[in-house]
Amino acid sequence: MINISLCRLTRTRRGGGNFMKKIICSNQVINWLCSHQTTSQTTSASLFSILGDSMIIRKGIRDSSSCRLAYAGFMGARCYNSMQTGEQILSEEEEEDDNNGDSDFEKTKVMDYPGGKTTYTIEMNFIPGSFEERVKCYRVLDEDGYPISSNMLEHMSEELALKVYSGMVTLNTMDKFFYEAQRQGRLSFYLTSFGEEAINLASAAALSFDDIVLAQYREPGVLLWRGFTLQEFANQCFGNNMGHGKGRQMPIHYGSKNLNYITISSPLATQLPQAVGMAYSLKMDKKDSCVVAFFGDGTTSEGDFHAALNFAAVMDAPVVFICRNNGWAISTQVTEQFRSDGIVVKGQAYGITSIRVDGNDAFALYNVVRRAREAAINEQRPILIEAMTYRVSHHSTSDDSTKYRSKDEIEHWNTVQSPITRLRKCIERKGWWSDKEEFTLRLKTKKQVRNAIDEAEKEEKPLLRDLFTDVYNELPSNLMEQETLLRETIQRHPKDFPRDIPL
Ligand SMILES: Cc1ncc(C[n+]2csc(CCOP(=O)(O)OP(=O)(O)O)c2C)c(N)n1
Ligand SMILES: [Mg+2]
Repeated sequence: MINISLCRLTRTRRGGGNFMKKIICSNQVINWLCSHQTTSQTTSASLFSILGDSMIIRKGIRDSSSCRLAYAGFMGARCYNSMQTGEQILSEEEEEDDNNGDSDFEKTKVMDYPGGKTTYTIEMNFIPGSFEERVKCYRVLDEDGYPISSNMLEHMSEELALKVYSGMVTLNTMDKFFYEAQRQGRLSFYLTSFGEEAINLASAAALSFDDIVLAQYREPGVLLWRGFTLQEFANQCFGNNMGHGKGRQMPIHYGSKNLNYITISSPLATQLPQAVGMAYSLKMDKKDSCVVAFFGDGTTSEGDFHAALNFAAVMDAPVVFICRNNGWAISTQVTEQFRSDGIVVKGQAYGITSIRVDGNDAFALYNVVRRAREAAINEQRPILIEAMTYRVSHHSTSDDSTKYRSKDEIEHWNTVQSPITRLRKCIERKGWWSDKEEFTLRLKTKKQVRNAIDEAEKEEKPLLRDLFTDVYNELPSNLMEQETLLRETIQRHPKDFPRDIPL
């Protein structure tokens, strides 16, 4: 028999107006009730029905199963972990009872829907599409390169910080010279990473070389960090015989099997579902590494982005998504791209742990990517990082961004907010770097880049035949036909064909 003195009773009125007894009691009593619920011999005080954690007791019903059937749909009782909590809530509810009368039970109703328990409410509250305060942005350095808190720099050693800084300067120098080479007509196309050097190098530094990178196109610094040489960059851009793509890819579509960097492809967001698939394969093989997928803010408007996030979440794939939110997708501003608070909330919407970080702060990026990588591998789940930054460059050499944004805005991000300047100020203050070392690094890098461009330009172009090779072991008949047709066309119209391609 249940000792009803262990329980407290309160009134709850059904929609129809008849009163129910709601009992708030300890777990001990709940257990007792559960163990007796299928018998028709019930307590002297009441019969009861239980659904999940919820319990209801009603006086005067003789059959517990019919009670369960009849009242499961509107059961409003709850189980509390302690009598103390129960009593506290009870007294609050009693007060409310006086004010609200028959609406009380609806407020406390819980239903165990597929996917999880849901509490009912009589409040018609629409979830706002955005909150007044945006999701905060993690940073370590302020704009002047001072650490905001003294212990925040600890993760990056002097050696690592200098390597990251040198990499950022090298990327910046490579971009300047390659961009100029395109303007001079020596390259067909180029795209720079100005303003996004920290995202490139600091993220790369936080990863292991076993982690597989699927980048968009504005992340060559990750490849640079892993050892892709300036000569290899130049060879690819010039599409020469030494370039890994043998001229069959657009410039800047780098890739390296050895360095675990999947070749860039032009259609936006295709790398994202691929990244999830690869991450899932790492999971199946129980590998101690993860996949890292980079992409821009504009790319999140592609369906592939959403499919990738959802797949990653439900498959618990060890993938780190790094979104470079640089404010622009060619000439489309983020305010025209989406209404949400950036990308970070989209991760949360798909059930993915997410963070927003200052993308121009190398120290902050390093800390965040390192932690994200550890979580992805140790906990076997995806993580999303939104790195806030600004695309200082034109979108590419096919774009003139002064047509749709002010020069002052660009200048502000190129100077005051520069990730290179911020890191340099910090390492100089720490005594790790000097003007002299800066001068030497810049001079050396310029020479190396100039030399790489000159060498790549001198190199032979790939044979015409190479246009058809490297896909099939033996050339299929349709490709043979295409090759024959191409050669005939060149013979008929030699002037329309570039002279430097060996036939
Ligand atoms: C599926 C697809 N749609 C459109 C394009 C054309 N396009 C190339 S880059 C780009 C902008 C991408 O912006 P974002 O993802 O923000 O990267 P960002 O260039 O800013 O680094 C667009 C629209 C494309 N390459 N693929
Ligand atoms: Mg963008």
